[in-house]
Amino acid sequence: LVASLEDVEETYIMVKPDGVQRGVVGEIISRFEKKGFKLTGLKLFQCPKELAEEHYKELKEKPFFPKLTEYITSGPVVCMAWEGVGVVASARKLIGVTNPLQAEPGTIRGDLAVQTGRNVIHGSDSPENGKREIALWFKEGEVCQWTPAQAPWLR
Ligand code: RTP
Ligand code: MG
Repeated sequence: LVASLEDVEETYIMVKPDGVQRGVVGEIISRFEKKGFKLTGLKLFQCPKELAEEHYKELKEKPFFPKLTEYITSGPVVCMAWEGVGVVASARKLIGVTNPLQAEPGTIRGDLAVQTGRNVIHGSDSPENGKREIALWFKEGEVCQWTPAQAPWLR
């Protein structure tokens, strides 16, 4: 059974500052590429405080909110938009649960991180938030819609 166009979703994925500092950007991108999702946006970016606060606004009342926005703005992040069938939930599986000590080996957090407050990567938690976050982090024209080549070397 082949999925139809309506099943195509988009998600916002971000390598957090610790992931950039530790040199795991390539490894993370590679996992999404190998899974079969399509990269539609990519940039290295120093996030201003206001944007970090807007991105995590649902967590504004949490005691860890100030530390969280401090963490996200502590150095450059890698912003990505990925597209594909079921990409939102699948990305969350590839990422693993919030606490890296509880994340399964084989997941990004399970393999690459130890602390909840330094868990290397973000992924949108719903298709709605995927759209919201891509619009928040990328300017008009920074996200590219493209069609993979149909294996022209076989023609
Ligand atoms: P994210 O949004 O970054 O993908 O992470 P998530 O969905 O797995 O977790 P969420 O509940 O949305 O929390 C956002 C980020 O806040 C930090 N956090 N610290 N108890 C704590 O100290 C605590 N809880 C959450 C983590 O960096 C988490 O990824
Ligand atoms: Mg979240």
